[in-house]
Amino acid sequence: MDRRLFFNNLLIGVGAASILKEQAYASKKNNSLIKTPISICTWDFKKANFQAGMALESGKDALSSAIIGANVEEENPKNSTVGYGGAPNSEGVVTLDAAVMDHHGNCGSVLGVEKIVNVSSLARDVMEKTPHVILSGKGAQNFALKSGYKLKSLLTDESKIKWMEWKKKSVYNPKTSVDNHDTIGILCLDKKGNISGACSTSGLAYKMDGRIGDSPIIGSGLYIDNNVGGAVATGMGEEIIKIVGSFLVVELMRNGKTPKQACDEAILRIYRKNKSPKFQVAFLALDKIGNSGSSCLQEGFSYYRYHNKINENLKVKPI
Ligand code: SD4
Repeated sequence: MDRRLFFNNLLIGVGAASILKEQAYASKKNNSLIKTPISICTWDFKKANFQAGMALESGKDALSSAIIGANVEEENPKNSTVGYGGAPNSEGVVTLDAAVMDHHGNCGSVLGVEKIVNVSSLARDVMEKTPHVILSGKGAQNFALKSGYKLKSLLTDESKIKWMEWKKKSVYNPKTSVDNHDTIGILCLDKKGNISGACSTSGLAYKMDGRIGDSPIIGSGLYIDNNVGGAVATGMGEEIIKIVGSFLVVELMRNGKTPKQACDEAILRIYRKNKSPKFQVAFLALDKIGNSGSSCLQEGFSYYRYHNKINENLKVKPI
């Protein structure tokens, strides 16, 4: 083996290799429209992203595919930040937030919904079946029941035990740390070249009753402009809302930045406003021709990218 190649192989571990790949996607310039669909999603949701990718391959549109992916995590009891099994608020009640946006610029969201698992589907129903964009709390739940959704307790035994443990001290520290995250934000580019996305979360663990983060706020947790691309966010919602993060990322791409550069700029704005931030924020973006990019504040963030039947995890280096 060539000496340089040998040393490269020695130096580049699996993690570093995937960071390099992430950067390669970020810098890839390609002027031809991607013909094979792409799905990208936050964190290590392999199955969710795969299902979305398969749906795209089978010819499903970008919005339906993104929601198929989000539904996987909403139904996963092991994910403590999304859907069934999500961590409850400080009162022990699980409340969910979700948003969707399609390639026409239509959007829908639900805030603080109890006992409904597939809130990203519900957000789509708000978008398609009501004249409104946002429904919250009891009203959103009533709408879900009228639309055929079933009530289900979202608090699992495991999340109840963890909440009871937290309750003993009740220290209010609503930060996204390494084990207090996992919101799913998913962006899909379908065979027709249209982009749509979905974002779904139970929010910060043990949040104040009534607290809403960025995920269901159009422009903060999710934004799509089919002429440009899309972006999703995860992490400390309050900081994402303050810079209208996902909208910012899409606007930066409109002005010529690559998805990676746009995400870096959004993260830098949060970084500059917070001296040595201790919380996590990550942005993930996809442009109209299939380039993806991401940026984050802290170690530990990665995303999945499905393209050409390959579903790979790309580690993202903090800025
Ligand atoms: C929120 N952004 O409610 C969400 C939390 C999150 O991974 O992303 N967790 O602020």
